[in-house]
Amino acid sequence: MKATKLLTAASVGALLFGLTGAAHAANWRYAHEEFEGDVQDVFAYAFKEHVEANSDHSVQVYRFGELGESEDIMDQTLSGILQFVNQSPGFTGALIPSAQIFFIPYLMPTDMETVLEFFDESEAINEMFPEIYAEHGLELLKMYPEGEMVVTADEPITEPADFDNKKIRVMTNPLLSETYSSFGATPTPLPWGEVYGGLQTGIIDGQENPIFWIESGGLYEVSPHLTFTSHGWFTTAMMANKDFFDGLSEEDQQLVRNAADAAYDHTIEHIQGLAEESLDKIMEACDECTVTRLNDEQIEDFKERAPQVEEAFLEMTDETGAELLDQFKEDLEEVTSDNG
Ligand code: 6CS
Repeated sequence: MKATKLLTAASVGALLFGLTGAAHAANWRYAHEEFEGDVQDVFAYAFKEHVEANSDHSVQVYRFGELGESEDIMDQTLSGILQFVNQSPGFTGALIPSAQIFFIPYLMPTDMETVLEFFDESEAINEMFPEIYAEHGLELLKMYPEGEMVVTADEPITEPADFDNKKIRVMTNPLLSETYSSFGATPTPLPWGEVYGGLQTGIIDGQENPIFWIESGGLYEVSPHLTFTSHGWFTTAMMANKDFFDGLSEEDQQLVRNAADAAYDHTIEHIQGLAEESLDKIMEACDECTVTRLNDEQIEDFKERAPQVEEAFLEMTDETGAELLDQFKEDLEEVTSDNG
């Protein structure tokens, strides 16, 4: 009898402990748009590591394709199936028009040090964007750059005329289409999953992406002529479903913010030198690949088309876009004068 009582007390204790544990230890689902070892994956795993080392929670990471395309993982986050998502403004721009600011060509500098300082210090990035995303049910935790955009095509591109009759794949936001129209190309918006096959079959003639992705996705195999146009950076954003985030305890909110900070620091270290390493790998693997770096005069021919894209950005966004653009320019001015 005594033994049974003891056992019962122990079982109830264990059950209570288990229940309490279960109530506190959550398994958070986090999806991103890339493959194993790519920049968004490096960020996601650093986030997971921090959360798991500093709490009883666990984070399950889903990579590209496991839950669908970029648009699908955003839908799943907005509906609360996923707690966290990493989606680049290339796709978010279709939902949040101001996020398209990153596609105004030649707005961002090319020098990495300046770009990194901008992301660290910019009021537009760190204060205005979180408010804008919040209006769409998203708690923006970090925006970060992945690498400079490089165009790949079936021929080297040295001037806007080279884009004549070229179908260039763009991510699915309307402003990026304006950018490539202004450059003289025929923009073709496609989700990521259709890009390699599209290049291989000639449905599209080129695309743009950072070098690490051109290497890791094997894009150079089907689009071998690389042109450094200096027109922008591939930027991305990591966020949470806002209702989920708001419902967390203060302690867990802080944990999530700290994990995002740690992941950001780790990822920024990771991307330094990554483009150069990836370009070396491409040139080693590919005999037919060429690299063209536009000179200042050639850049000018593309750059002079930027004002019409800026105009289109202002038309697509309300006054939020205009305020954001002013702040963006002010923030850029500050970091370029620091580094200039
Ligand atoms: O071009 C794209 O669609 C993809 N590019 C990168 C660098 N990351 C994910 C994105 O889907």
